[in-house]
Order: sequence, then C-alpha cells, then structure tokens
Amino acid sequence: MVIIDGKELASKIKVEIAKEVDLLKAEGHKVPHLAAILVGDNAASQSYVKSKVKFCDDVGFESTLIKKDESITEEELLDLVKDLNEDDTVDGYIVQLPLPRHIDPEKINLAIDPQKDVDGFHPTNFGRMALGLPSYLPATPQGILVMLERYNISTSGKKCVVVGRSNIVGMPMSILLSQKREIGNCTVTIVHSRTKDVEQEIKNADIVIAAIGRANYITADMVKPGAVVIDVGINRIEDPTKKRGYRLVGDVDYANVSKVASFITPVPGGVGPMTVTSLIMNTLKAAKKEIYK
Ligand code: L34
Repeated sequence: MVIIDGKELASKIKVEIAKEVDLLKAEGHKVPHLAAILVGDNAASQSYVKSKVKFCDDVGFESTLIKKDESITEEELLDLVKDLNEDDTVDGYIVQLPLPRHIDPEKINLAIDPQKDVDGFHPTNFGRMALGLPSYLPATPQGILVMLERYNISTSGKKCVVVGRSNIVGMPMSILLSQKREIGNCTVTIVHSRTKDVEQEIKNADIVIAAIGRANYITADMVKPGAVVIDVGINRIEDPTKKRGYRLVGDVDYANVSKVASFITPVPGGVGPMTVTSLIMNTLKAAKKEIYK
C-alpha cells in the first residue's frame, strides 16, 4: 500500500511554482496576485484561507486578504466582487465558502469575472470544463488529478466511483475522470443518496473518490482489494485528548481501508493541501493568461 502524501507533493510543487515566479520576474513581469474574500469567523474557513495566503508568500506571489464581518450585506459583497473584477493588479480571486445564510452564493458566483475565477466555480468555467475547453479547473478535483498523475496511477479504462455529487467536488470530478484526457478515460459511476446498492457500486470500483462529508463512511468491506482510494472528506470529531479539542478524519475509515487499498490519501495531509496547491496553480495560469488570452 502506498500513501499518497499530499503535503509532500504540495511542497514539491511549491518549489516548482517558486521557480516559475523567479522566471517571470527575470523577464520583467509582475508577480502573480491572488485575492481572497473571507466573510465571517468560521474557524475552518479561516484556517483554509490562511494556508492559501501562506502558499502565496512561500512561492513569491502577492496576496490580498479581504476580511469582512458576517453582517456584510449581499449588495456590499457584490460591490466588493465588482471592485476586484475591475482591479487590474489582481490576477485572480476567490470568495471562500460557505457564506452566511443571508447571502446567495449563486448570485456572488455569477458576479465573478470568469477570467479571474481561479476557483473555477463560475458557470462559464464549469461549462468550458465540461466541454473540454481551456478553463480553470475547480481546485479539489484538479488537485486529485495532479495526485493521480504524479503517483503514476493509470486511470484509462478503470472503473471509478465518485461518492457525492456536489458542484465543487463530486460533479466536476466525475466529468473530468470520464473525459478523454491524460488522467481520465475512466468509466465513472456517481453514487448518491438515491443510489440503490451503494456498497456494491463502491465494491466494483478500481478508483474510489469519497466526497460525502460523513466521517469514516467508507469501510474496508466496501472496497475492492487493490483499489485506489482518494479521501476528500474533512470531518471534525470531538477529541478531548487533542489541544484543539477535535481531530480531523476523512470519509474513509483509514485504519482499515489502508489494509486493502493499493493507494490511499490520508486526512489530514492528503487532498486538502492539494486543493490549496491547485488554487495557486490556477493563479499562475491567470497571471500568464494561459486560459483566457
Ligand atoms: N471558494 N471555498 C472556495 N474555494 C475552495 O477551494 C474552498 N475549499 C473548500 C471549502 N470552501 C472553499 C477549500 O479551500 C475546502 N477547502 C480546503 C482547503 C484546504 C484544506 C482543506 C479544505 C486543508 O488544507 N486541509 C488540511 C487540514 C487543515 C486543518 O488542519 O484544518 C489537510 O491536511 O487536509
């Protein structure tokens, strides 16, 4: 069994991106600039955004963190988005999710300039992705593709089961893995709340992508021996023995599934760091105008 070390891979790619930034500077270009809007005081969001800003620092990007109180109105947030669309010094930006209940995330998403949408969430980018046109790929699915690629895991012709159908992970992941691309050509099944025999579907898979948000949901008896298991879940479980009062577990029962899988991602230190890496990769593409000329 091989542990897919997302943290280590992220550090490796960090060095590669830092070199590209040096090259850009040597050619007289400005460094890439990522902005992030963070609304409210959700502890997990704060920690995720903090790692995004730190990654920018580490590779020599400029970053701007815009923190807003959770009382911000939808209109004010839309104004902020408009400002970032018009700010020529910003190459790409994100609005960290989730947003407070009084703000419609769809409305905010639609207001983002697709050319600066380094999350790849805007319908223009999602549509371009689905059509196989150049686009920013959503960070988590792209991070997973990079993991599979860098660990030389062949996907062509493999049966892949994606558990969960969210707009930001399950749905785009299933599209990408079924496409005719280097890491793709899978026969993909999406498993969701209305699936008849969830366990059998998962058991058929050569590659399992778990993105449901339920702690330890995938158990060893559901996994085909030798399968590749990618765990997207980040669930907080109360744990008084920990300083923070909780520990993180994935959607996969790691202790037991790791005994049957050929490759597996841990939580933490698996997909999470690759999500951050992938956002930074997209920001570099934005600065270099690789997707939109
Ligand atoms: N707009 N909202 C927007 N874009 C995103 O791409 C995200 N996401 C998801 C939540 N909301 C978003 C993230 O940034 C999830 N996510 C994310 C980012 C980083 C990590 C996990 C999720 C991460 O670094 N996880 C660490 C553990 C961090 C901790 O200790 O809490 C890990 O090793 O898995």
